[in-house]
Amino acid sequence: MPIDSKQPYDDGNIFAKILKGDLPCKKVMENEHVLAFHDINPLAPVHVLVIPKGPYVSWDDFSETASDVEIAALTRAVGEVAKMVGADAQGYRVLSNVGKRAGQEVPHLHIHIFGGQPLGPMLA
Ligand code: D5M
Repeated sequence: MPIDSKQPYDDGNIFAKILKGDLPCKKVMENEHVLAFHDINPLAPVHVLVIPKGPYVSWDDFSETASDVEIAALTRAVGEVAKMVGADAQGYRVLSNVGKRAGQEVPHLHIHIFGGQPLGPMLA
């Protein structure tokens, strides 16, 4: 069920549980500010999610209220993870769904990295 990106942060969401260690994930990398793990329902041969450790619902509140350090860490992690999983060699897509109309399902900011195949038109 898509979520409203303006809702308050709910620390019972599934990615908050992964961050707390209450649920497992297939980890790709982790540092002080960021966790990256494989998507449970991959839509491409490479499908990794990169999330900030802070309590942000979506790109909306993250871009407005996160510190410059958190923003830099997430941005750098996306490039780093793309290289770690080999997606950089042939091109990859970076995407974040924000809110109901974009189909955001999990109310904790996540950046999708897709790769490993030709990715087709932008909104397909
Ligand atoms: O994408 C939410 C994404 O989160 C979707 O591609 C499935 C993925 N997901 C959901 N639960 C898990 C767990 N437990 N591990 C890994 N990946 C998960 P959205 O942009 O919100 O539509």
